[in-house]
Amino acid sequence: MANNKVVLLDLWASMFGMRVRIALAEKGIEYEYKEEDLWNKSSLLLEMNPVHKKIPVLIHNGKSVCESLIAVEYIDEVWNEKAPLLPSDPYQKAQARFWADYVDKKIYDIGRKILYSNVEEEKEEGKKGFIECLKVLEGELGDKPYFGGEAFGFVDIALVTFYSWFYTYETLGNFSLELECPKLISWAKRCIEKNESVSKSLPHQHKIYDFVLDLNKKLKART
Ligand SMILES: N[C@@H](CCC(=O)N[C@@H](CS)C(=O)NCC(=O)O)C(=O)O
Ligand SMILES: *[C@@H]1O[C@H](CO)[C@@H](O)[C@H](O)[C@H]1NC(C)=O
Ligand SMILES: *[C@@H]1O[C@H](CO)[C@@H](O)[C@H](O)[C@H]1NC(C)=O
Ligand SMILES: *[C@@H]1O[C@H](CO)[C@@H](O)[C@H](O)[C@H]1NC(C)=O
Repeated sequence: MANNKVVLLDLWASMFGMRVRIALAEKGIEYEYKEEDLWNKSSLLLEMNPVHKKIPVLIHNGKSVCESLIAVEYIDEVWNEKAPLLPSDPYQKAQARFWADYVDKKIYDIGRKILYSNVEEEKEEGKKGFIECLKVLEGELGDKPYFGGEAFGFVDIALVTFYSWFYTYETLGNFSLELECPKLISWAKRCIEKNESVSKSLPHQHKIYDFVLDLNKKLKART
């Protein structure tokens, strides 16, 4: 496709940003990566995502697409010649959207309690809820290699980016996901080993851990 200028406003540690990076890599799209400082947001970010003021923002020929899953769908529709991410069948597509939405509505918010709460009961509640949700996802995966079946796709993209945060959830929450949901862990490892777009887009788990400890210090200093 000619005349395609693609810019991504992002933050390296963001599981939402990683989704867009995976989709761009899958499609082989060249783009300019701009790291944002969320404590000092750029005027470009404020201009491109005035509603939420959040990363990631995909900017395609000067026009912004906000919200990571919407950006992944957009990429899939615009660059539709290779590596389809969403199924074409309407029912299958609806299912894929349902599970990606489940990841967004549940995993992130519950997980935050484990990462940032100072109240023991709240942390415990977060831990229970987090593991429960991952077990639901593990049940949906079943014995399939990927959520959509034989090929890596939309739901895999939505969830696999959380894998880089698993070590942090486990360490701060004192649990083992390998013990709680072994099939889900095998799936994540499969996604990473089989797909270079995934492995290239996910930072090392320990880097995320340091990032969260640092963030917690900053948040404490603020209050
Ligand atoms: N639902 C959004 C979530 C994006 C999001 O939470 N971004 C965070 C970083 S991981 C952010 O930019 N936070 C800045 C803020 O809230 O001020 C998506 O999928 O893109
Ligand atoms: C905030 O970002 C601007 C550029 O976007 C930079 O000039 C300024 O020094 C930054 N301020 C702080 C406190 O980091
Ligand atoms: C990686 O994922 C894409 C879909 O996102 C798929 O088309 C491709 O075949 C996958 N690569 C491998 C090696 O599985
Ligand atoms: C962490 O979990 C283990 C096993 O469930 C338990 O024995 C240990 O006391 C826990 N540690 C903390 C700090 O809660």
